[in-house]
Amino acid sequence: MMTRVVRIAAAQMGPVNSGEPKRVTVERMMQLLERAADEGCDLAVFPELALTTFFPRAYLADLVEADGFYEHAMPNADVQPLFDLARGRGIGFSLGYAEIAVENAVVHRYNTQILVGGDGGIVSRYRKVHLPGHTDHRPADPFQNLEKYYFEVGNLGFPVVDAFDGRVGMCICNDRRWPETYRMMGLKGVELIVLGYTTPLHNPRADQSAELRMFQSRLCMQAGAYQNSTFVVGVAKAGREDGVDLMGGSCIIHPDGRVIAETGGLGDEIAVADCDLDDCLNGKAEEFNFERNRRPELYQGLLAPHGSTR
Ligand code: CDT
Repeated sequence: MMTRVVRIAAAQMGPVNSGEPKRVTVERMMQLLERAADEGCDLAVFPELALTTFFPRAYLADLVEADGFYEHAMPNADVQPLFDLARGRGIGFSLGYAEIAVENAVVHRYNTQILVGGDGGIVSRYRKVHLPGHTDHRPADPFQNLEKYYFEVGNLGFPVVDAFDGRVGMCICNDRRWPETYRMMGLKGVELIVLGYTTPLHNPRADQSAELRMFQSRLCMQAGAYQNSTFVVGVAKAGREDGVDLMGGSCIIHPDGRVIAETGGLGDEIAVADCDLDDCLNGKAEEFNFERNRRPELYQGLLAPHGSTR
């Protein structure tokens, strides 16, 4: 019997503190990729903004001062060894990074994730749509999330491509909290969503325990997987990064909503699962048969501009 088993590693990373040379960060990622390849994986998934500290937590008055945090080309000399290793070992990967793109002679900054095939070629690119935080400097907060200042809303939609024997999409961190993210890809037949996240254990603007924050992170990813009958792989940058505690809990979620592999610590670590993409088929044909059971004619309100349609 034919199956479509993809062996996937959630390649969690510990902190990438300011001042860590990119060469060292890339070497850490190469070690994780080697480990995943040794375990027979087809794909390793790295976190959001994997190559740098989560720089949007600090304000720089002149955006150009932050240019060093962005990649101006992908691949580039710093990350080429990772691409070469992937090609040599025949393993794909997904990687989040800050992107500077010059489009029609205008500079744009995006929070980006790419999907790289086992031949070392980029097969898909996603630019984060749901940017959390704020644009203004809030020095009274213990740390900030200035993603709305450092990035533009992604302009590529929610691509789903044929790769790894299935239909593969990506999203990034805060995107995972929005049902629209999953459903946009679900409507394109997605079978595997890979995402990286960088989530503080404490939200300075909400009184929530670390346990509750972890529960919420899992809740939205597990619901997104189940309701769209797709695997979801969520991968953290974890541990204390530049003085801020980031949650771990990287995991691989089955289309039935169960977590089937997870990391246990807050450092560089992989969690591996065999994901049979054929396990997506029953849910798509039965319980979540969109053609038969969705009622888009009653969902017009979803397309109304921001806010309530009351
Ligand atoms: N990176 C990112 O999107 N983080 C947000 C933090 C929100 S709480 C301060 C997240 O949704 O995890």
